[in-house]
Amino acid sequence: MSESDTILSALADGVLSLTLNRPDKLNSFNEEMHLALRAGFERAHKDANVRAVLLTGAGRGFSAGQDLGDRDPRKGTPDLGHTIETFYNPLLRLIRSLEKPVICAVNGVAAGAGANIAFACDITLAARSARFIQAFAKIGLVPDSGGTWNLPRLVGEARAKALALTAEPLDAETAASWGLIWRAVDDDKLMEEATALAARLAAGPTKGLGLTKRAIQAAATNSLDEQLDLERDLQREAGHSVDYAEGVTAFLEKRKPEFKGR
Ligand code: T3D
Repeated sequence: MSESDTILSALADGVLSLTLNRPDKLNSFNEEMHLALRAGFERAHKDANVRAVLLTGAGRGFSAGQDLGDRDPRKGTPDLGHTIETFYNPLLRLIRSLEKPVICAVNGVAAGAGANIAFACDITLAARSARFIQAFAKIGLVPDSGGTWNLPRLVGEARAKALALTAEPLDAETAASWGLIWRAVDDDKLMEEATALAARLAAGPTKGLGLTKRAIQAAATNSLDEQLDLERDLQREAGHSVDYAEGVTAFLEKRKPEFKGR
């Protein structure tokens, strides 16, 4: 695990909380924060005690995307293909391939990669005061962190293009009504709700939840026939899990199930 204080990390009740922690820079990404966040998600992949992840930001913002202080053109032209390949793409792949729920609590402005990372999480809640900005258009860049893939799928091509080409801020209520996020909640209730949701999922049959995540993501590129075959295969796997046996036994014995994530 990385020792950097740019990511605050805590494990409680099976929930690994990862907090982006560069509040004076609106939690924009520098290399140190990238590496620390990656270490957090790698731990989530490997550590069986982690049953869900909760991602949020410290201070008044969620994340303003790339730290532009590290991109001063007067000091040279960076190879952004290299930085995407080295930092942003691995993070997106870690989030999407993690077969455990990833909850995102967007506590304030989410711009550029910050917005698209929030949209890549499994269940995203946002404070009512939060806004989402495809800031790339303001500086001549292209949406990254899966934005050009996720946006049209979540909101359709017309809205995706308008968001990406204008960089107009989108408020949390509208983001929820368009299906970009799960729910907008009162600012002072955000962390309470997000933490309770993450803890509830972490105590659930996380093996089955992980397979469900895999199936829903695969639907983006599968035909119906392929998806039906996948559902058969994943249901077979889920049917052999300890949690399935416990879930049905608890139902028959009229008691609360105790899921293990196996
Ligand atoms: O480069 C690559 O590797 C390719 C990948 C790119 C991915 C990307 O994310 S590109 C997009 C980069 N992000 C942006 O363009 C957003 C820039 N920020 C803003 O437009 C605004 O800050 C916000 C709309 C997000 C918030 O506005 P506001 O008025 O609430 O806050 P502010 O006053 O602008 O910012 C507060 C502080 O955070 C300020 O510092 P100061 O003046 O108090 O010392 C500001 O400079 C700093 N800050 C905000 N965003 C960034 C940042 N510092 C560095 N990088 C930032 N992205």
